[in-house]
Amino acid sequence: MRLAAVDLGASSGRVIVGSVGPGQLEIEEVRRFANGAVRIGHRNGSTLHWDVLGIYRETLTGLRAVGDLDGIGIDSWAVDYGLLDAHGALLGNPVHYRDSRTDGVLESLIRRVPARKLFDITGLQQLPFNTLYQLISDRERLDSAETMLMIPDLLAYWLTGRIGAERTNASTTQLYDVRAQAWAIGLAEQVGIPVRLLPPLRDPGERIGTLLPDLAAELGMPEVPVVAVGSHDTASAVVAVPAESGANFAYISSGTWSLVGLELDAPELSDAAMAANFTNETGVDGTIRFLRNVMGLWVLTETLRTWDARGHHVDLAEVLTAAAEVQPLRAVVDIDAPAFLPPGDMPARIRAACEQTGQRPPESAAETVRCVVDSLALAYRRTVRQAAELAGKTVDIVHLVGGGTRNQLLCQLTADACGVPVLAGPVEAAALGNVLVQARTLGADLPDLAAMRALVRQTQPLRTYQPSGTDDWAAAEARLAPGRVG
Ligand code: ADP
Ligand code: LRH
Repeated sequence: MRLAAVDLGASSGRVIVGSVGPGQLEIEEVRRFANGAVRIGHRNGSTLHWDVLGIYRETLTGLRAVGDLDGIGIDSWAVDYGLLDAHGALLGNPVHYRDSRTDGVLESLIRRVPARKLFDITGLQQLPFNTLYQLISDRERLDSAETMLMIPDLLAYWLTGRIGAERTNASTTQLYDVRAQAWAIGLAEQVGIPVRLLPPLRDPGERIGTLLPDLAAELGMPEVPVVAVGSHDTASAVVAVPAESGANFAYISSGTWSLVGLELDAPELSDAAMAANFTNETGVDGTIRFLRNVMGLWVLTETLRTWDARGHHVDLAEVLTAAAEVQPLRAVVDIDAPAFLPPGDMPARIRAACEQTGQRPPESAAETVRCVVDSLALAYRRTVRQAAELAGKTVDIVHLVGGGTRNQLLCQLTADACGVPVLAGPVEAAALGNVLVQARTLGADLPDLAAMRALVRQTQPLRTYQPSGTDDWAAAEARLAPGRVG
């Protein structure tokens, strides 16, 4: 069967066609388009938006180009949403999670609702842009809204006319009860979020509907089924982690963000997990993604963008080759520091962070990039270890998936830092996970995650990186110890 995966990352969106049969899983990229923040000025300053109509248009252009299809699935980055009015019309343009409208909202909410209670109900990490905090900062618009739809659910609504909230993405809102597996109605009421905004939940694997007749005609295709997949891109990416059954594995979904953690059967809601700011997101087939958001390749992309804006273009592949020759671990930063979250001058922020910890800041482009990649690998090491310790598990192998697998320096340093082999690939894990869940719904013999992962292992190019055990990662970590000032 031929299935279209619409996979919307924070850096790029893609429409990928997957062909699935017994022992067969092939993907072909039909369309890729840039995605990112659009800043719009207004009387009170400015707001970072997504170009959601552009994303929809590109999705349709991709679908038009695919030819015969048996199904469509949509996944995207988490936490962001569109609001619909009582007629189903979009109210305003969705806001980007990196917008500053949520500054201080978390801090003021936890004075009313204890952070422990929030974690106990939702199992979610505290990130300033969780949907809950965005909705609170959006309060004025909520009165005119009837429904909140997460980005993939919004696109699915435009394709099918059906309203619903797919569970894996709903679980990233901080309004979802991780144990009851239902909207956290009591919490919504307590914080003043109108409960009518929260649509009925749907499971990954459910059929959402079929393409609206007019749209199908416009696209020149039949009324193809649209299937709910793990609509959170990280949920879909973890479906396609090519782990062996029974293996003790950690995963790193490495793209704009790096999502680093373990797959568990039940949420881990201990005080220690909360203190380490781990999250328990809902995965496909009732699994839990116990992970932490590491700031990710965003810092590298934004570094290159800063240089570009100054008229100094640096090619990613060339600078990574040069960075591989730079002295390892000469300077490292805490890549998860809040300073690296908003768009802006990353090289300056990196220099400041090095100075604050008494390290000589990187000077050349290659040194700066090496500092970012070393710091990412160091954060991977810290997070894999913490995850294993918090969940009482052993990690024998790290699976690295997503665009970051194209960065060979990062893959090797991850193996070195974590001290276990890294199996890198597939690159398009989220699209593959999307295709696999659709395939099962539409009749493929893929009964469980183990079968899906076995098919990925058999069919996708993967590369192993062995740890070299040469560099001193513990000493580098010590340089970042709290309170250490140069
Ligand atoms: P997202 O899904 O968040 O948009 P991706 O999984 O597509 O992100 O990963 C994008 C990242 O992959 C880029 O930021 C870049 O750092 C990395 N990447 C992509 N291609 C290459 C390449 N040829 N060499 C090194 N890194 C690459
Ligand atoms: C990765 C991702 C991640 C979320 C972030 C907002 O694309 O979905 O899992 O935390 O975007």
